[in-house]
Order: sequence, then structure tokens, then C-alpha cells
Amino acid sequence: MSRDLWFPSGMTVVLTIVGEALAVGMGKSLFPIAAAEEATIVDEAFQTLTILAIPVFAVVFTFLVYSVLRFRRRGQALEDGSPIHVHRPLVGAWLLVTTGLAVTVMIFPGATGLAKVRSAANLPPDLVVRVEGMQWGWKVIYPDKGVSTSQELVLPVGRRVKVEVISKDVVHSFWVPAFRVKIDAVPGMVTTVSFTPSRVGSYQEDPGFRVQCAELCGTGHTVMVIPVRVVEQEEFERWLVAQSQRT
Ligand SMILES: [Cu+2]
Repeated sequence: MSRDLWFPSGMTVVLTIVGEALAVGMGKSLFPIAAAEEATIVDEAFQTLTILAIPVFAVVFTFLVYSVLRFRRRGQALEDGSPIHVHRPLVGAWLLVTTGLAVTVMIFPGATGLAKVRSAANLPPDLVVRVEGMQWGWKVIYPDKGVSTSQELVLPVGRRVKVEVISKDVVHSFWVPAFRVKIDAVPGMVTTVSFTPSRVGSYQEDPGFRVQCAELCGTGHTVMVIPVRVVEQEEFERWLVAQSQRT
């Protein structure tokens, strides 16, 4: 085997080992706080994809950098290079492996993960919340309780929530990083997303607890944020009563 093949091949192996050790070693510490059952599914998919992507990245990166450095022009006259002959078995293997990987991840964790994330949508929700997006803020309505607020989104822990999202003007996107849920707010239609908050928490504890617009919607897009607060059921009930007395 020529030096031009074994050296980058060796580097690929070394980089892959280092990358995988870092990815597995750091594990979930790289992720933002996970506060919904759906968040775990998304994080696991992300981890699987990272582990699979590391060797692909390593081989492309090392062979590219090696070729750039090793075969660079060193002051010779510029002329046509010698013809390149395709190494058919190598190209065939590359296509087979990368296509196989791409199709595999589309099925797992792609389709299987999506089915798991969406499984909550097929069950009756414990609570329905309406969220209206507008330039540049959010209005949260609890239709069954006669309560609405633009200050925060308060949810009970461990209950299946269905959020119905609408927009008053342009396209926005309802996104709560701690829940790993995101759905577009489209004028003229109702979009929905279902999830189950799995831990108590607030924006003061972790900035992942916030409703953030995730679709560029004008100059105030970045400040289109309201805090999210996940509380125990009893506290949620108390909050609803207090809110309904205020309005
Ligand atoms: Cu927006």
C-alpha cells in the first residue's frame, strides 16, 4: 500500500477513535436541558447521528487535507495534470456505504423516532392550550379555563399537552428548546404539537424554558420570547384561579 493511502487511512482511524471517545464521553452534557418525554427521543437520535457521522467526517477531512498539502503545486510551471483514472471498486464501495448509511438513518432514527415523538398526538390530551404568534410576541390562551396571558406559558408537569398554534400576521414558529418541539405558526390555519413536560422548571433556572420564535419574522424576531414555567398540577390549578380572578 502506498504512503498516500496508508497515512491518511491511519489518520482517519485515529480521528475516528478520538471523535467517538469525545462524543460518547461527553454524552448528554452537550445537550441543553431536556424537560419533556419527547426531548429524550430527539437527543438519542442526535447522539446516534453524531456517532455515525464521525467516521464519515474523519475520512473526508483527512483525505482532503492530506491531498491539499501533499499534492500542492510547489513552484513548478502550471500545466495540465496527468489524466485521472477512476478506481471503480473504491468509488463503488464509497457509494454503497454512504447510500446505505443515508437510507438507514432515514429509517432509524428518522422514521422510527418521528413515530415515537408523534405518538402522543394520537392520544387524548390532558390539556389544550392555544398559542397565538404575532409581531412580536405570544399570547397563550387556556380555552377550557377562560384564561389568557401574554406574560408566560405555564404548564403542569407529567400531563399530555396539545398546543394549537395560529398566527395573527406572518409566519412564525413555536419553539421550546427544553421540550425539543417546534411547529410553524401559519396565518389562516391551525397547526398542532403534542408533548408531555417531564420535569418542573422555569426560565430563571434554565433559558431552555422559553417560547422562542424560530422563523425570521421581522425586526423584532429575536425578542419574540416568553418564559415557560412547568409546575406541579396543584400549583397550576392555583395559578389558573389567580389568573381568572385578575381578568
Ligand atoms: Cu416570529
